Amino acid sequence: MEEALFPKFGKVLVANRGEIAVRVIRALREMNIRSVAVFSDADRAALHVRMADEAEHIGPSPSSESYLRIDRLLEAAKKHQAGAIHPGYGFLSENADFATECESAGIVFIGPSADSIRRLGSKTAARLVAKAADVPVVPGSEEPATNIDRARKLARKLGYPVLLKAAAGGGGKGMRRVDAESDLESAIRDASSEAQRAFHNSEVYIEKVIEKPRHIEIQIVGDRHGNFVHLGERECSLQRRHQKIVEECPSPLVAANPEMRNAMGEAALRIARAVGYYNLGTVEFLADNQGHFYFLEVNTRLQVEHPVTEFVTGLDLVQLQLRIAAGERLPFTQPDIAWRGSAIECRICAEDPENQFFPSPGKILHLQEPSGPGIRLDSGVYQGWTVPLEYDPLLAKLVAWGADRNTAIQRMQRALREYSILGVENNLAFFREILDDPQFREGRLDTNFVGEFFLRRTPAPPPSPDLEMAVALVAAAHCDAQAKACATIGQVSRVAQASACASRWLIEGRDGLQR
Ligand code: MV4
Repeated sequence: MEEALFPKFGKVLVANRGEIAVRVIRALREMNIRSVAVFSDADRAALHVRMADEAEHIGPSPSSESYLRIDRLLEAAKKHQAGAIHPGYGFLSENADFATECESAGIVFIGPSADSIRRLGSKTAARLVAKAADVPVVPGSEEPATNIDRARKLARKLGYPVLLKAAAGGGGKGMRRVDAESDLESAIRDASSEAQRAFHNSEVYIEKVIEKPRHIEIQIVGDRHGNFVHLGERECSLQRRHQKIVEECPSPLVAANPEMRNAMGEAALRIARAVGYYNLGTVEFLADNQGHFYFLEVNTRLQVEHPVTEFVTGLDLVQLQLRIAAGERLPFTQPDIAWRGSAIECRICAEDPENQFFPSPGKILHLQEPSGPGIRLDSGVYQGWTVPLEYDPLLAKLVAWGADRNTAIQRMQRALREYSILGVENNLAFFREILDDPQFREGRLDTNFVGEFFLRRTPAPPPSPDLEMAVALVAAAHCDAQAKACATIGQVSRVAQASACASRWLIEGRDGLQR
């Protein structure tokens, strides 16, 4: 029946890995569309490969030789006769050339047009679009800060501190705060060369600093017939080094100022209309406590945190993406959208919060996954699999829904306690602490929260040497039964193997990883 309704793509290639590849494969299966996974050397036995209908090897472990290779992805798509490619997030998802090359090869890119990606990819161009659409932007200028006299004049007018941002940047890369005029000239020089190295574009521009802002983003969706709807906000203020840690809907700020949802939603849609946007997108804003909000940037992809919006709206955003890409109209209008209850997501990673969140790849010796009322786990791993060191350390996303924020948090806490991962360091215990924090419970969130949390928290006592030895022995034995026995000792996942890998992580660094 579904086949008759949705015959457009016989097969879809998923140009990604991990939990998001699994998420897309699940949507495809529900729609009776065959899935084609791709994998690198390190991912031969990965969960997404096991779950797909077909799979194709695309190269060695480094993503530059596999998941980022447009030629190999298109070759795989042709070989498997895929009519469309879903890029997931990260990797090639916001690469306009990839979108163009897909279309030239007669393969549908499941995302916005290459033109939209290009126009919104430049932060200064996007600022101009926002301004023209009457959307508030942070005070500043789009002109490149190359002329030092003009830069000085502008910064003086805005008032220090100011922020230098790379025009081609995004996600916090290449940002520099300047507190005084005496630092401006050298800061511009440093920021420009950093931007040149990172983005092959040295252009930087100036904004006034918004102190302790909230990061609130609006999910938008458009079809190829000019219809647009916003799906509300996600509060993403809990970040560390521009990596989100917790996301939720409603935003506690929006819950306290309900008119903000529609105001920000309408502003986001004015930007979407201005560029003829279609498929899913996210418009990011900074917000202060007075209810002011300022446009930041647009993400032209499916986002990691999309399940939060799925929980409260009851929609399947990946299915929606597929239908829009196939030319279907949005099956709803703005008044049809309702937000029910409260959802919260924790990004479960193989990393060590007690050691600057250092990635901790290695074999998952034991895995006990949570479930039950209001719980959704989007995982990309299984017991016995080895988490590779080459990619982002995200293992899974744990999402909780409840009738209100407190219920959602209680469910999350319960699920975090059910969850057990042994063999790799992980941030489960860290989330238990964050969710118990009084300031978090009160919803007083801003982008400094995680840093301040670390300053006020009393660090967990280090595990006793005996316990560490016991766990290391179990790890060395690589025996599931023993690992299970050790799980009863407590939530200790420190193993010899993990620390042995740390040096390689140190050498290779985390930069250039997926997100
Ligand atoms: C800002 C800002 C304060 N003032 N712009 C960081 C990521 C990039 N998308 C923009 N970012 C910021 N831009 C002005 N004018 C503070 C940040 C920022 C931030 C924003 C969202 C979430 C977390 C953040 C952490 C540090 C800084």
